[in-house]
Amino acid sequence: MKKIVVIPTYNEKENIAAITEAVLAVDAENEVLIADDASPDGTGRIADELAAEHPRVHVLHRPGKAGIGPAYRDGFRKALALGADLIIQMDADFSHPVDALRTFSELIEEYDLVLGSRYIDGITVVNWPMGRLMLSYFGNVYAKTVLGGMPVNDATGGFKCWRRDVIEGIGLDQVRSNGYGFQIEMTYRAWKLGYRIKETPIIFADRRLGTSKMHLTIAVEALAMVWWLRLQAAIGRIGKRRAGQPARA
Ligand SMILES: Nc1nc2c(ncn2[C@@H]2O[C@H](COP(=O)(O)OP(=O)(O)O)[C@@H](O)[C@H]2O)c(=O)[nH]1
Ligand SMILES: [Mg+2]
Repeated sequence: MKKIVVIPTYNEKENIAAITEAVLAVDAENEVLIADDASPDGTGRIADELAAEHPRVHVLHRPGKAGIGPAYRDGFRKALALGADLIIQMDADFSHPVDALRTFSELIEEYDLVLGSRYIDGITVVNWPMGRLMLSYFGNVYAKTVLGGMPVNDATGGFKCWRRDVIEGIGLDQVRSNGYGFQIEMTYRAWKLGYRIKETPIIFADRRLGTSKMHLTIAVEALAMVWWLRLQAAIGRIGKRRAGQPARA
């Protein structure tokens, strides 16, 4: 099984080397693909050095900051082209526990998509300001409600493990959102296509180094995006299985 961990980066010079080494160390099969949006702080240069040092590290340089949606779309395309069987998405800032990658590897044998969840075992978020936590928590309640009871408690999280055929089945060219909406959109499309989704609890800790790129417009985009998704599903544009695609339980 070829596993590629895709890490989007924008100004993560304090984190990128340590997170890459940690991901490589947790499993000898892990490969890392860093998708950097021309970070002004030189993250892309550090990524190139890591790739020169480790054959299991790859780098995708994008021309400029465009949000995580485009970075992940390009990163996923490259991971598919590199022959990944499993594609994992993970933040660079150590908010996602590296050890959970082992749990992902076990669960993905039975499921098509595994989600690291902050809101399935109570609320397992450490050190986030209360306002940020409320926005995230109630944003998820809202998304779940608007999206017809999608059975996922943490749809905005960015720590996930995909089987390659799910990403191929969704079709990245269909996917529109740029920020947190991207996380919701991908999971919603997978659910509507009938793929098997499993949430597993993670403890999410706020970053210690570097700064968050989250801002209000990203949250507002996501709030609007869920209505667009619901409309697309209502007119049959989401959830249709394309010819040749196997049905899933
Ligand atoms: N390539 C790329 N990565 C981004 C962009 N915005 C955020 N990231 C990365 O996405 C991950 C999550 O971003 P972060 O700022 O920590 O968001 P937060 O955890 O929600 O506060 C980190 O690895 C960031 O470096 C972007 O525009 N382009
Ligand atoms: Mg973060």
